[in-house]
Amino acid sequence: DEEKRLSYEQKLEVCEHSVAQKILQISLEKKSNLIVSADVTTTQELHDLAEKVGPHIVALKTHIDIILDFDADETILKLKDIATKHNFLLMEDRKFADIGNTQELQFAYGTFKISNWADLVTAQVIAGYDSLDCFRNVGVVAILGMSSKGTLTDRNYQDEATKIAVAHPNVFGGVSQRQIPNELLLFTPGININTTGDGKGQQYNTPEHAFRNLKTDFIIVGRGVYKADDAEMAALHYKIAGWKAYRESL
Ligand code: 5IU
Repeated sequence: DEEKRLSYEQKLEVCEHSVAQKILQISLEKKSNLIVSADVTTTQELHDLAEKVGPHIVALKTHIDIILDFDADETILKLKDIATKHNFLLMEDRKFADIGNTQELQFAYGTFKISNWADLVTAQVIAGYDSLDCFRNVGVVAILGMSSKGTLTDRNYQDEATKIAVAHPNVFGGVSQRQIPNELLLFTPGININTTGDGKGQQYNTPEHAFRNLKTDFIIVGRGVYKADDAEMAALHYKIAGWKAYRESL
């Protein structure tokens, strides 16, 4: 059931969600399909990384709940400024996984008030179609399959999860290590050019694998960038590798 790989221009015709349109346009403008995962633990590190990699990315992926000194004004206002300056989106990798009512509260309330600032969020679809109704004004990237060793997202789970993702108007993309239907944008983490694992279950592939075999749209790189001696150079390197692999996969 392999589908033809569509270009970003073709995806613009197929993917109507406003966040899909935005990220595809940024991709074409910046010639980038790179998302950097900013798994750092202080506001300063988050801002420094965003400034360095900003010119090279389409989105910065956060785990906002690992920031030790999170402050709604300090952390978020500056991050939003940097995102505007360098033209990238904010993707909060919250992986919501509860019933709709609880997710609605986690999305809009509490310390992080994700609905106030995130352009896109990740969510499990484990709780079913209706649980995704609460994510208005944001794009949802559904978790269909995970990159880690021994994940329970087997073929049957992925097929059922994909049906929900395709059907739900709030969902415009999916995270997977497999090809997914063309009406969704595919986001692939577990990308590293220098290593195949982290000793904690993560499994890495190359950008070439992601674009050629999975026909991905966006690669997500964490430690390959933020742990590098020069994060800006590393981001540029992954950006160029990702764009080349995309072009060659067409
Ligand atoms: N992430 C994965 N695999 C997955 C999903 C999310 O690695 O299947 I869903 C997240 C976890 C981390 C980032 O925030 O992507 C990858 O970071 P590294 O490139 O440092 O492994």
